[in-house]
Amino acid sequence: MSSPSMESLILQLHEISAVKFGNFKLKSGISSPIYIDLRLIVSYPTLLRQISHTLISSLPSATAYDLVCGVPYTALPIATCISTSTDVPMVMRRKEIKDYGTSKAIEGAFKESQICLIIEDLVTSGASVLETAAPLRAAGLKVSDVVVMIDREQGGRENLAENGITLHSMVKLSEMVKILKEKGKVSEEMEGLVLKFLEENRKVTVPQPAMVAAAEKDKVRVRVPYGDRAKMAKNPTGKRLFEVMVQKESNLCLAADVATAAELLDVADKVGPEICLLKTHVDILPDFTPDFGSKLRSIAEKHNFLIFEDRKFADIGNTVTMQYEGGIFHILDWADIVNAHIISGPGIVDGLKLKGLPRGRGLLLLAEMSSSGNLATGDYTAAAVKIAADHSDFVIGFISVNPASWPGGSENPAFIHATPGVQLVKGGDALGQQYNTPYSVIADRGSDIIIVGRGIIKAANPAEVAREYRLQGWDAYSINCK
Ligand code: S5P
Repeated sequence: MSSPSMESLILQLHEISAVKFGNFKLKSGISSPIYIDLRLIVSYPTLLRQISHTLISSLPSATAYDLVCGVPYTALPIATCISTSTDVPMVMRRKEIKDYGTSKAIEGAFKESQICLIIEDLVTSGASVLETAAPLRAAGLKVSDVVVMIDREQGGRENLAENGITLHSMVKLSEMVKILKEKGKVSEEMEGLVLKFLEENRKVTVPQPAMVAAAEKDKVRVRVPYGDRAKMAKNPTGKRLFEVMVQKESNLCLAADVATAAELLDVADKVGPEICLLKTHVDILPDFTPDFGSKLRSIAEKHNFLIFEDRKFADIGNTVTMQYEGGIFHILDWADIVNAHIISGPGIVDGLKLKGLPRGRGLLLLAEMSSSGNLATGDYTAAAVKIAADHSDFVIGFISVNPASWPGGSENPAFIHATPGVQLVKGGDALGQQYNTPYSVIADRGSDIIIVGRGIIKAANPAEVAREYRLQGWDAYSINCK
């Protein structure tokens, strides 16, 4: 329910043409039936004061903050007005400074660990809020809330939540249009057009630099650096993987699910410099030849990455020894790492270990899966942890999705966690795959390695995009590795 003061604000915004209806071409190129330009409010001081007051009252009373910061430029006067009326000091982000490593990125007096509330006029994807949060966080301030006049309901709330920021809005765009219709300012037909537009443009993705910039200092889970964990790992492949990650500043695994072996070797060579691990599904390659393994190994040596055949063994111990070593693929000869389900019990690990350990190979156990409705949860996950602990000479870690949520499960830092279902924007595919962002996987969910397939291989320039994933994954690791 909207309050009379809220209704009056919205009517005034319409009155001054800060909210217009018609047919407008947006910056993104799409046509919109509504156009909002809140820069105009500086010409109406009474309205500006009312807006500032209503904005602050729309925050839950428990929201704590020591400072306010407006997203440049439109929200700067709003933040100033809030600051002078509430006596909460303000800081300003300099928009021109790209390198927010310098202290000059933020103007004003503040102390590390103070909480800064971000003020914004309009949120679509949340990108501008993230661009402001990043230098604030880099300067040591805590950012967990943003208050916005109008939420366009186009994915901003979700994108910000993914980066540890809660969005509070004075009004949602759909509510605003409803009020204007009720007050006879727009026709029912126009309301329908706006709602349809919103429905069709529900999700505006955040441009990537803003996502990178969203490193958050205050939700830090202190983690043991990969370099120290290399020393704790009992298995030589586990140890080497940690070492490679440190050497290359990469916690990126490429899931090279391409159509042919030729394509796989080509993408391995191109993306090689960015990755610590390359994951294969060798049984999808129609042009597999016996020299595939040695060719891939020489590319792996050239670029210093390990090879992980995602075979997902699931049978009894005796059968998997043969599947691992024999057949036409001879996986044991070329894959540093394989993985196994634990559905058949610990005998599967004994079987694989029999062949793999003498060759110094390592095993990942599937403790969780990324696909919706999967059964690898709860006791099943706990059983994988137990089996790993009993075989820490051969098991190097887990395929996991949210190890931070395991009760004590991710405590042994010698084990590595690799997580599939990663793309730059949260989402899913038509067949049940579920995606989280590199930041949420590494920083929030406590994983170590992001496994990325289609996010890279379907890109026009896989090497360039892989670099982006590597930087995001490494940033997310670095912020809580102190
Ligand atoms: O639970 C899982 C386990 C794995 S290993 N979910 C997964 O998606 N995988 C693998 O990760 C899957 O077989 C595929 O090779 C990759 C994800 O690919 P993407 O294209 O969805 O990124």
